[in-house]
Amino acid sequence: MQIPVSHVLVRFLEQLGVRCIFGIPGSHILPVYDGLYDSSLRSVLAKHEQAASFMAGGYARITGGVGACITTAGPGATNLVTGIASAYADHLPVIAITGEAPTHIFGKGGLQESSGEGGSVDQVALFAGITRYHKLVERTDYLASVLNQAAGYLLSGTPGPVVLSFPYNVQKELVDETILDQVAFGRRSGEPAIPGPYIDQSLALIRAAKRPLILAGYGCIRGNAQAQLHAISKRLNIPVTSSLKGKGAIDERSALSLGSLGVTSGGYALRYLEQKADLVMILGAGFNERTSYVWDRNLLPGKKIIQVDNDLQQLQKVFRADLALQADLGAYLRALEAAILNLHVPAKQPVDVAAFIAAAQADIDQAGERIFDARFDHVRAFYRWLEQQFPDGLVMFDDNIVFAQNFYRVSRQDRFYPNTGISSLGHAIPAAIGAACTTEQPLFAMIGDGGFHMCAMELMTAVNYGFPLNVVLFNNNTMGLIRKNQHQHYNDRFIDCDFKNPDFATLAQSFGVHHVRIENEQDLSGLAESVDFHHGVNLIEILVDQDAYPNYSSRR
Ligand SMILES: Cc1ncc(C[n+]2csc(CCOP(=O)(O)OP(=O)(O)O)c2C)c(N)n1
Ligand SMILES: [Mg+2]
Repeated sequence: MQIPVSHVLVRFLEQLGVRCIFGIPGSHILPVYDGLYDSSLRSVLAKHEQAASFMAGGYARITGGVGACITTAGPGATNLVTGIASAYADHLPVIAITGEAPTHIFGKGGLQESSGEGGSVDQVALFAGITRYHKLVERTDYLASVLNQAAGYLLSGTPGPVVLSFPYNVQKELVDETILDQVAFGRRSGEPAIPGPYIDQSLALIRAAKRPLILAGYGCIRGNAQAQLHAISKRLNIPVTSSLKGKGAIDERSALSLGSLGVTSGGYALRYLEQKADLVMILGAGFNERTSYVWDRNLLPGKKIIQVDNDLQQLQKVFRADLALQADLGAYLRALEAAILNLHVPAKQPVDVAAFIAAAQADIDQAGERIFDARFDHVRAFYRWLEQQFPDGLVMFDDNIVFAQNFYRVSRQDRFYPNTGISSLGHAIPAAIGAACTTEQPLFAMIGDGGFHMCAMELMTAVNYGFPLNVVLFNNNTMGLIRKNQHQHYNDRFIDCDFKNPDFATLAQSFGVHHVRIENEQDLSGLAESVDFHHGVNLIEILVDQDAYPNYSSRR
């Protein structure tokens, strides 16, 4: 049977496992929307295409599968750029389907034309640097090949975004419905075996070390290796720190967790690394600017290093490793754990991590290096309150980062998604909405007031669809990070950081959103009764002193 390309695309998404698609329609993409009408896909109307692309990213994160967004040609597509770039930086399998002017008017100045012909916007060029694969599909004779390649990039072990643009007339063309038989959807094959010598070399380095340290990155979570990480750490007495994205790779409330490592962290893991560790196992962590203390040259010399990552580009990017292995972290850690058990690899001396942290804290206090003074106590208390209220299974999308990194200990069943990628403001709310479409777990979006202003209308998206969502808004009437930098490095010459906020209680009321304000620790009592965190949309506004700066330097 012959069916329109627009319907093939919808079936393609269904077969990729996509259940929700986020976007905004326009004339140039209406055939695909029409295909969505009676499909199994749930379409969610966003307020802005950037948010739709962040939603697709949030959906991809929480499901571990493909996230999808859909827009019209021209401005619909160009509005996607930041979200697609963010997915690119975070290796997220996000597909964007966009419309395009019909091919017979290419080059003639069609409305919203972005074919690149006749001086029009060149959408293909625009997305070239931020996608794994992108195509303006002008004919159908190679459609199967395009979709097959797209599926390959989306379903691979190191995925990234795909943008496919379809001229209006191509969407309406008829093709044989069996065309999707040519697409390989089942690419997630069995777990690759880790060659024995790599495990032998790993064990030799581990055996030779007195005080190994594991630095766990997001690769451990993506590789579904938390249980193995925990088992190895516990069995051999190896403390674990994590990158920001790796928070939760090991239960941060467990005895061998040193918390996360990095410029904006409390500094315990840094001290352990500097003072104790003789072997560092960097497992699925990029060792980027933040984690590496701006590539501090004194951090790793003299220590042995094992680095395992499924992304070849991460290996030995900024340091030399004694063992560098490209592998899925799940496969590696399962093989390593089995070998440790089989060979009865002896444990290291037990490490009293709690005592180490207490001593490090005293040291930090004496050096005057505490990041947060008492003006942040209510913020700290809020995160501890969250831990108690939701001991397991909380999902947090976080644009603020410094608070959660220091105050919130992620458990293994929690999901913590910091806004890494390209660190765009205005991400947490739409990304959480993307997750809300598919999870029933309690969901939180943490965001500053500057970021909130970039995506606030998406609260109405959550309201429209009845998605339960808790937005925690840090109100300091300023772009706090910018203000901090202007304080630290520009002699308090504050420019374009402060602003007035609306009355958020009134704003929330007009949106049909429940609002509470937290000014101090006392306001936390009764919070559990006054807010239903599992239903509806809640705006939890936390007041933060405009002149209170977290005491770390990003050296910019
Ligand atoms: C899209 C975008 N524009 C600009 C920046 C630069 N930037 C980083 S943090 C920040 C201020 C954030 O202010 P706010 O959201 O209020 O958080 P606060 O630091 O006050 O907690 C800015 C402007 C960015 N990260 N993303
Ligand atoms: Mg702010």
